Amino acid sequence: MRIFLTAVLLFAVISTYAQELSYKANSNTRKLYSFLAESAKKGVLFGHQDDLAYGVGWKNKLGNSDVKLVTGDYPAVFGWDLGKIHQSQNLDSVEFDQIHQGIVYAYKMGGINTISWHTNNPVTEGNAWDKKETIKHILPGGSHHQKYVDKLDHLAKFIKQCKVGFHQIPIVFRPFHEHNGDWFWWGKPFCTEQEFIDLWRFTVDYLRKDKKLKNLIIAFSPDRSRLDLSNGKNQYLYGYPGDNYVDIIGLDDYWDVGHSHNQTPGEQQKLHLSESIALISQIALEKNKVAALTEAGKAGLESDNWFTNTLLNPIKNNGNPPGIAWMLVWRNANMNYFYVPYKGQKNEADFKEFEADPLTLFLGDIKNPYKKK
Ligand code: BMA
Repeated sequence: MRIFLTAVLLFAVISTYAQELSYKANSNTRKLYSFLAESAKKGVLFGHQDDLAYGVGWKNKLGNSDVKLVTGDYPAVFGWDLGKIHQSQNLDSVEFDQIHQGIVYAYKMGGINTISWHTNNPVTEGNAWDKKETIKHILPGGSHHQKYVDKLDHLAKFIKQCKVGFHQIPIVFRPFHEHNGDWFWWGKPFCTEQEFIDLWRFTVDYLRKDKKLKNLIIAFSPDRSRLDLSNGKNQYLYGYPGDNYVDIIGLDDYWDVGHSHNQTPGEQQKLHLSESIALISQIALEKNKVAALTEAGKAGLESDNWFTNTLLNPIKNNGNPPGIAWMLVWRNANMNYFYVPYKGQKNEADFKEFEADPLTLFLGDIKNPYKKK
């Protein structure tokens, strides 16, 4: 009896504190979310955008990966983008069929898939950087609402097809990222805060309720360059659509890791990166959600030890895990534009050291999140 009571009590305590998704997702997706919450207590998963789609000097070779070619292991998190979903290739000329295959491949290996959406402007049909007052025209009742819904239909169809057998593949969906910046049509100068929130809620409701997607984990990710850290929490929450519409407390931070417009000395930038990480992990803790560095990186890497010195050291928190589930760096397009070293590039040794660090979790360091415990 006593054992039974202890077990009940333990269960009650654990379920009170365990992070839960903002809606009733399918069991695979819930498993992934718990996995991410647990994993953040141990280390930081490493992610790479378009890792399986192409790298420096190769394309269309499923299974290939610049991260693996250099370190011997795959990243644990695989980033994709569904911009131009109404066409056959995405905005970076990757066939959607290939993206689909990559998502399945990553899932089967026990990797985590996350999708961003550099979607075209539904009013002008220009790209994501075509900045005009758009949001008010695409909300329900707006002149271009149906155009936006058409895009969502394409997106939902693609995500629905991401499955293996009867199992929908969990997807961390990260729409309207960097919304506090002024470079995308959904950016701060081009709408009111309420319009942004309305668009976010409409989007998430449409996908979860109308399209019945039960495999989404929703990520919110403002850009660090537009956050004043002295008023960090307030600034972070600009445009926050509410706890029922967000699962991941994300941040895109290119700013503190050597952004060319940042005049702050390097050592100071490192402190700012630590502060930014502490900020999101604290907000996630308060909200009982999961934090992540949803984008970071330095194109071309420049310094010899960017990975260990510029990125990892500031994330290390006196030997304690920093409380973020993952960090994802951007894509390897070519020799002039890459975020992880390719074979033969001078940062190889540094990246290997980064991979070998106990804090960084690559695919070989984790258990399959979708398997039964
Ligand atoms: C940007 C750049 C662009 C790319 C976009 C979406 O940061 O890498 O070249 O089109 O992301 O991937």
